[in-house]
Amino acid sequence: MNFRLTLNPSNLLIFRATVVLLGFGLALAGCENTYGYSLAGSKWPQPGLCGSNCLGTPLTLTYSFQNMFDGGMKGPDNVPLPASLIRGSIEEALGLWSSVVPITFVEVPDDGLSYGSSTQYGQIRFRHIYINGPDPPPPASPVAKAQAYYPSGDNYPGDVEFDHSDPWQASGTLSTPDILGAAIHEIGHAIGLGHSDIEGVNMYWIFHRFQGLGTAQLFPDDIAGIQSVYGVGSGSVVSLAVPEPTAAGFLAVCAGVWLLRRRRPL
Ligand SMILES: [Ca+2]
Ligand SMILES: [Ca+2]
Ligand SMILES: [Zn+2]
Repeated sequence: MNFRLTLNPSNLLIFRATVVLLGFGLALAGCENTYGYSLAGSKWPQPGLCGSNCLGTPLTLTYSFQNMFDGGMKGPDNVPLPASLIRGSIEEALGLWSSVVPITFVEVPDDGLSYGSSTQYGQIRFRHIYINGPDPPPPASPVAKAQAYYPSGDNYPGDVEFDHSDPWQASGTLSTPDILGAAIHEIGHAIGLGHSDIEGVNMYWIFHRFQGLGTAQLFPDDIAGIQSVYGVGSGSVVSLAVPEPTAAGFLAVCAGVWLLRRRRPL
């Protein structure tokens, strides 16, 4: 059978419109967002030449520790976690986010007081509090280990809270997480991310567990999410902690002492 498609001018117009719409639909399908991240809907202002929201422009956020090193964060054995583990975890978490967006986190002193009487604290303030008490033991899912406030405004916004009713440890498990994984997740909220649909990434509602300092990473979904808020770039972490003496520094001191001894008249 010989089939011929004939279109009168008005049908031709509809046909063309259909083809255009079909093409547009296919293009959309081709560009479909395969990420699972969501946004908080608020962000820290990013002022620049373009105005108050210039993606890619460097910005600085201050952070402080309200009570994190007072022994209130404990391990499963009820022994307080070392301050070095707590500080190291939080600074590693800040460092990961600042490696993909142009945010520099600068530590400022914290007077440790509650809002109302406190006069000295950072924009992102870390503390441990009672959130919901101890979560039920496995195999139950975690309920609340930590929480954070989305950006915007002063005081509570941007703050990160860990539940001191739950045990914490360096190498995380589902029931006894690491501060590192929790900090990455909560800082993500504090700078403007919601939860991701993708299991296993840092912004999934059950945050990723890592196995100690130096083992953490951001996943492509976390990076795409935060870069959609602040643009691509990198910042740094400026800590108030006194750096440990390095091996090179120690050797330099030894060499200096040796030289002095050599010069001393016998
Ligand atoms: Ca809890
Ligand atoms: Ca705050
Ligand atoms: Zn969350």
